[in-house]
Amino acid sequence: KPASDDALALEFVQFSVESGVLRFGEFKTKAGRLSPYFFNAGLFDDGAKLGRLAAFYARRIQASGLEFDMIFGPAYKGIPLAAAVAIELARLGVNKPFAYNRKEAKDHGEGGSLVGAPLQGRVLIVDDVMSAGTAARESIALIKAAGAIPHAVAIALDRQEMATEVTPDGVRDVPYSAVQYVRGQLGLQVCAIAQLSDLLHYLQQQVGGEMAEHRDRVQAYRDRYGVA
Ligand code: OMP
Repeated sequence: KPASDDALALEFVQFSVESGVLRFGEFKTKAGRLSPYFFNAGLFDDGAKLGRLAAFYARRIQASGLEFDMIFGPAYKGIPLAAAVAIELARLGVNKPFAYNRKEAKDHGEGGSLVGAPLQGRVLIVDDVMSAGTAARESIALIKAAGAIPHAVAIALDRQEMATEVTPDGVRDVPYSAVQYVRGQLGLQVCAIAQLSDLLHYLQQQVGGEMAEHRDRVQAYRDRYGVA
């Protein structure tokens, strides 16, 4: 990644820490891992923060040169994210159709589980975090089932940790990340505003014992679950 991209990533990590979205402590992830940090995008919880977040996504999407026909926000957390990103991109002159799903299909009224523009063409999925890849797999299946093309994923944070795989004996870790899998095996483009290595870089730049402790714990987590 060029240095200018790193600057955007570092600025984003700082914004996330200052907003209380990126926290340090002990958290259990969806994949059942005990993590020393957690990124809760739901805490971008006022208009100014959501607007700034959307601007980070839009800058990263535009810098990556992604081409796509529409935007999809997976329920629940992806819905406001994708909506905010669609608004910001339109403001920058890139106006794209936007859709999202319901978690429970509606059995009355307009029916179905999709809301917004018809799902068609090359779809850009906007989501919060990719850890083990479960959420991404669900979105991709949904887009394919609707006859559209899962083309790219934009996320705020790539945790750069081992993906999981469901086998007859249960769930096991695999030696590549969800982002690497989605890129390499599924052929989608993935852009992340920041990744775990940017968080470590940020923590290394901070002074003070507390931050050094966070850095050591995050590094230990990366040694245990991280990928190259
Ligand atoms: P995967 O589906 O395993 O890739 O995990 C991604 C999801 O985990 C996100 O959409 C969140 O629901 C949740 N998550 C976070 O929001 N922030 C984190 O720092 C870590 C997770 C997580 O559980 O792994």
